This record gives sequence, structure tokens and C-alpha cells, in this order.
Amino acid sequence: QCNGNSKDTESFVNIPPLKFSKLFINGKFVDSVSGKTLETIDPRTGEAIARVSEGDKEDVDLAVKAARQAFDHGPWPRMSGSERGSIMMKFADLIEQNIEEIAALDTITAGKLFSHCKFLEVPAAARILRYYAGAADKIHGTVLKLAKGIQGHTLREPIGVVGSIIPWNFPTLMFFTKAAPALAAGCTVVVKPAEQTPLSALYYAHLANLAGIPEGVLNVVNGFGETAGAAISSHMDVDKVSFTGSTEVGRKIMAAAAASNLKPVSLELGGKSPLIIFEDADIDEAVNIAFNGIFFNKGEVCVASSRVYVQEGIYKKIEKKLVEKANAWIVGDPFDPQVNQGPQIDKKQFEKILSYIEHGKREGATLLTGGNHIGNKGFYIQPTIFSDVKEDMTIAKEEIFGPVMSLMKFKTMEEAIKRANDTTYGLAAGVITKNLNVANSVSRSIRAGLIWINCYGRFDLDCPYGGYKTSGFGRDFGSESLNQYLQIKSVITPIHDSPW
Ligand code: TXE
Repeated sequence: QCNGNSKDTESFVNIPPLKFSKLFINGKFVDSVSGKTLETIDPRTGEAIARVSEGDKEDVDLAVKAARQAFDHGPWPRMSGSERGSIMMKFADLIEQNIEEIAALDTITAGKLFSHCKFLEVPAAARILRYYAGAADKIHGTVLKLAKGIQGHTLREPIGVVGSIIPWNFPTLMFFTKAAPALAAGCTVVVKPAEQTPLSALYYAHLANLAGIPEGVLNVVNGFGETAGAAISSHMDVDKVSFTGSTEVGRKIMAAAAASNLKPVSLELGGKSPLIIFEDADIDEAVNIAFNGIFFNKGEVCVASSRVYVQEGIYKKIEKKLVEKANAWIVGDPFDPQVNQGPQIDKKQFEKILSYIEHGKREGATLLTGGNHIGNKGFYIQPTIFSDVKEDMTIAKEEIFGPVMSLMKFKTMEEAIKRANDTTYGLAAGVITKNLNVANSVSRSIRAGLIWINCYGRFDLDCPYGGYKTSGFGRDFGSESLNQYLQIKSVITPIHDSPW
């Protein structure tokens, strides 16, 4: 049951002392130019646990200068792909040797389950590095036999200095989703972690240094979005920005890129992803998939299945089983191995989610379970399920980014497809059915970048993902991601006196 905070964290894990709290620029930890610092808050209590240097435009300038120098004159883009790959492999090994400590940093800043950080997310960082390390020496151009007497070839060159602006919901995964392919391509990188979660990013900077990544190649500038983030997206010497975050900020980044040096951007933005459950589904399996689709990581997931469409014949049964699951779900200290859901990231998100819940109540949705915060410290919210939700309600239209499910009833496949597509977003969708024709028809008809059939939220490094519509563009993972950090140069030369 929802029990809020249970025991003291200290009884579950040893929180490591904070080792890194400055900016990481040109291979060194340095104070910010202004000397300012920003607070890191523990979402379990709402209290500050650390202060880290707060970067601003001047610090971004220094980091970009270092990255520019490392790109234009340093060894990284000039070494062979296999040399870069072997350094990245070493980086991955070092992460694996420090998993517990890094996992604790993400838990204490983001309220994420310690077990997820330790067994899923931090190990995934090492896997992403190895995946792209393996690709670093397989970057090829093509040879082109052009018209008579002329031939060409293409070179795939690193795009240059990459600015990577990342969110707080997966601080580790996002860091490497952007940095690993950029590094493999031979780019140099300036990462701006979210202001809520700088600690693991700084730890990774330290490990990159130990692994032998040369100075200036990977820089980390903590700071706020409107200052440090905006300085990256409008910088004349940043050649590309990769961003994950809100649609609103995505628009700003694209505008800043257009107004400065027309740098290409890739934007992985919000979503309001539908999951469609047909009557022939295995009920228990469907309930598990739908439940985890939204409540995993406290609903702070870009692909969360926040709109669940259930065919009318099984609607009541599904409703009942979802409520049973919610009632057995334990909300509490994310270090506690018994706990299923930790606190939301911060006060702003906490209040925003609660206000969406109020909208749901006011606009006439049926509150089946949850609907309140838990305890009087920290940012804990009950798993909340609304039924009889309509597409024009705020909770069906806007991304809540919290543990709130909207249940809706449908009759036919055509109706479900139409309603599922009735959103400005297009990040992901799911369909649960035993009928292959239905599964394939739905997956072809939904306008979203990633469709799950009879599962939800499964990822593979080799499978690209990204958005349609206002969920953005560009793809993370797979070779599609690597290609975003490369550009093609065509070289043409005549062949004199050639008969061909
Ligand atoms: O996001 P922001 P916030 C969605 C989700 C959430 C909402 C707001 O709906 O409720 O966004 O969250 C940096 N120029 N997602 O406010 O502001 C910022 O510092 C450059 C979905 O936290 O988009 C941080 O590093 N950068 C999402 C990053 O952008 C700026 C994950 C993301 O923060 C900036 C997170 C600016 N003007 C939130 N302003 C997903 N797709 O997974 C902010 N930033």
C-alpha cells in the first residue's frame, strides 16, 4: 500500500560523500567565473544536500573554447576510430567499477529507485559507450562512379563541437545517449545537465578523464536553462545541439539555433502516448503492461503510456485490476528495496502534477484511486488513475509527467486509431492484441516514432527512437543517432582521357 516515507535511508545504503561539485572544463574541475553556486535538492525531503558551481554564459564560452580547440587542433577527431573506441571501452569499464556510488547520486538528486539506477540505468551507460565504441571504426563514406570522366567519394566527418542539453528524469541515460555517439564520431562535447541533477554528470567527467579522453573533449557545465542552456543553443561556435526536454524549450532552442549559426538540432520532446488494449488481450498481461507503462519511474518518462484506451468488453475488468495494482504499489524512500515509486523530481513538478489532478477532478473524469500527495515532506504523490476521460480534458491533452493514468473506453479499431492520433504529440504508442492484423494496422496508422506491440517501454540500443509532430525530430540510439554527429563531404575529381 502507499505508505510514504518508511525508514531512514541510512538503513538501506551508504550515501557516498560528494566528490565533485565544480564545472569540468578543458580536463579540469574549475569554479564558475561568477563564483556562484546552485543548490542540489533531495526530493525525498525538499532540502538542499549540496551546492555545485553554477555556470553561465562566460563558463559556456570557456567550455566551448576548449571544445573548439580540442576539435580543431587536438588528437580526438584525428585518431583512428579504433583508438577512440578503446578509450570509450575503458570509460565503460570505469563506470562499471563505480556503479553503486553513481547510482546513489542519481537516486539522491532525482528520487529514482536505487535498484533501477544500480541494475538498469548506470549499467546501460556502460553498454551505450561500448555500442558506440564498436561503431567508431566502422564509419565509412562511399565511392561514387559518376559521369564519364569524373569520379567522387564521400567522407563522413564529425560535425564538430556538440552542445548537449539534457533533462533530469534519466540523468545517466541521457548523458550517454547524446555523448557516446558524439564521441564515437570524433566530436567534442559540452554537456549541460539539468539543474536538478548535476552530480552524476560530474562523476562521469572525472571518469572520462581517468579513461584518457583528452582535455577539452568532454566538458560539463552545470547551470540553469535560461542562462547556461541558452548560451549553448545560441553559441556561434557550437556546431550542433542535441536536446531532450520539454516541447516549449525545444522551440526556444531551435529558434536560438536559427538566429545564431543555423546549427542543426535534434529534439526529443514531450509526449502523450496512447496504449490501446483490445478485447482479445490477456487481461493480466495487459494490466501489467499498462500499469508499468505509466507508473515506471513515477511517470517521469517521455514515452509514458499516459492515455490508456480499453475496448468496452473488458473495460470494467481492467479498471478493477489496475486499481488493485495501484493499491499494492509502495510509494516511499527510493533507497528502500521494497519501494516501487520514489518522490517526484522537484517542487515545481510536484505542484504541476497535483494541479493536473485537480483539473481532472473538475473537468468530470472519475477518480478511481489516488489523487493526493503523501506525507508532509518531500514530493511524493499517490499513483492516480482517472477513468471516463475524454480527449478534450486537460489531463488527456497535456503531458503531466507524473504518476497519473487516464483510462478511456472505445468500441472499434478505427475509433481507437482516430482518438489515439488526436494529439499534437507523436513520440510512442502501444497496442495489445493477439490479432496480428489489428496489431499491424494500428502500428501503421499511429503517427508516432516508436510503436510497441504486446509490450511497452522496451528499448534496445540498436533500435532508434524519437518523435513525430511536436515530440521533436532526430533519433537517439542506433546508427541513426551516430549519423546525426557526422556530416557528409563529397569529393569530386575528373579523370582525364578516361574512356568511361
Ligand atoms: O523541462 P525543460 P522542465 C517535459 C515534462 C515536464 C516539462 C517541464 O512535461 O513536465 O517538460 O520540465 C534546459 N535554453 N519534459 O522544466 O525546461 C534545462 O535546464 C536552453 C519531458 O524540467 O525542458 C534542462 O537541462 N536550455 C522530457 C533541460 O532544458 C534550456 C524530460 C530540460 O528542461 C532552456 C524533461 C533554454 N531556454 C521534461 N530552458 C522528456 N522528453 O523526456 C531550460 N533548459
